[in-house]
Amino acid sequence: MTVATPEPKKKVNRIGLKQEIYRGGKTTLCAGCGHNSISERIIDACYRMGVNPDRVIKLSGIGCSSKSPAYFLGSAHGFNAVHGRMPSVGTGALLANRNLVAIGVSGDGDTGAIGIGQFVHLMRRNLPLLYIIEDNGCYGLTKGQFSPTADYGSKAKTGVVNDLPPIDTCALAIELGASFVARSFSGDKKQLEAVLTAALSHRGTAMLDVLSPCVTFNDHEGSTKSYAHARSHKEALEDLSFVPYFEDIEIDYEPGTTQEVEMHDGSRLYLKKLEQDYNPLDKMQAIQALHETRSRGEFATGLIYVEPKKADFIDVLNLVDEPLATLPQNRVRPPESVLSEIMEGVR
Ligand SMILES: Cc1ncc(C[n+]2csc(CCOP(=O)(O)OP(=O)(O)O)c2C)c(N)n1
Ligand code: SF4
Ligand SMILES: [Mg+2]
Repeated sequence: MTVATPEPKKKVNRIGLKQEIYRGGKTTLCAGCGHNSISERIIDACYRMGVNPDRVIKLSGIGCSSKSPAYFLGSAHGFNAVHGRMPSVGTGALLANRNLVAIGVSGDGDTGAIGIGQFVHLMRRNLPLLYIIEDNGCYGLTKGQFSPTADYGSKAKTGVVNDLPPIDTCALAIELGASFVARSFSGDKKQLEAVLTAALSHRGTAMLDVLSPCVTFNDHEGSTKSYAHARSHKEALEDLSFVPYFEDIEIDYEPGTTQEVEMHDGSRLYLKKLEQDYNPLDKMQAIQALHETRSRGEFATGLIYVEPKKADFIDVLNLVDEPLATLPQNRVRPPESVLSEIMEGVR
């Protein structure tokens, strides 16, 4: 007699969803493209945090990176904006519906070149949005031209040497007022997932620059955005662990070696200090660390700067609690008498 073994129960997260719900369409990007690993980590982070995909809006501009929202959270809302214009679309969406969870994916070209003006104003407004730059130092979609994050002296596949200095999007974001700024590498699974989960619990703009090699146009010797270069030149500022508010985990640590940062929702970040005594709550130290590592030809990774309790754009505008999009007409439209009064006043 054969006894049927029961099907193993599929695991679900805290809102009862299986991990596959967080997947999207099959990727059309090149095999080995760093952007695909980032999509995987977004899926893991949203699953762990129990983000409801129905409440998510995925936003992007134009580029291989900007195509990637199609490959995660298939049931979420999505808006693929014009090149470099994702921030204004995101601002409109969040002001219309403050209950949305906004995840924006951009590229180093989409952000640093055509979209730099919109990026600047997004950072200073502290809109509650997770903004990910999938940074490969080139315009992958249009065949690998240097982008504004390409390092000085970096060599293109054609042999051309970049003779312009790069824009450091993290330093720029900190200077402009972003309240959560991190840098990671698509090949560093543990760090990237920790940073993404922390970013999802942050209220305000979380800006993540993720080094994401383009295997087709920028993964050769002489490139400073290749897998080999990233692996040998990344310098973690701290060893990061994230404990969401709904997980009852106690972390044991030696006093003086680990810093605890509490997020606005009660989640906790544990930052185990590595060789230097780094404090991501200190803006000046953050900018200095970016400059110092860059001058050594390295790039700092981890949580670079955080200001967990800064007022976000929704607070600053003092918006009503209910999303504007679902308020009834009589609450969004001034009555005839008020309009007449205004007209009287301008006669
Ligand atoms: C208004 C406009 N200008 C130029 C282009 C051409 N274009 C498409 S993608 C792209 C750059 C993409 O680079 P990046 O944002 O770094 O994305 P990647 O493909 O590297 O992921 C450019 C210049 C365009 N689509 N629209
Ligand atoms: S061209 Fe480069 S950036 Fe675009 S999908 Fe291929 S590897 Fe990725
Ligand atoms: Mg790019």
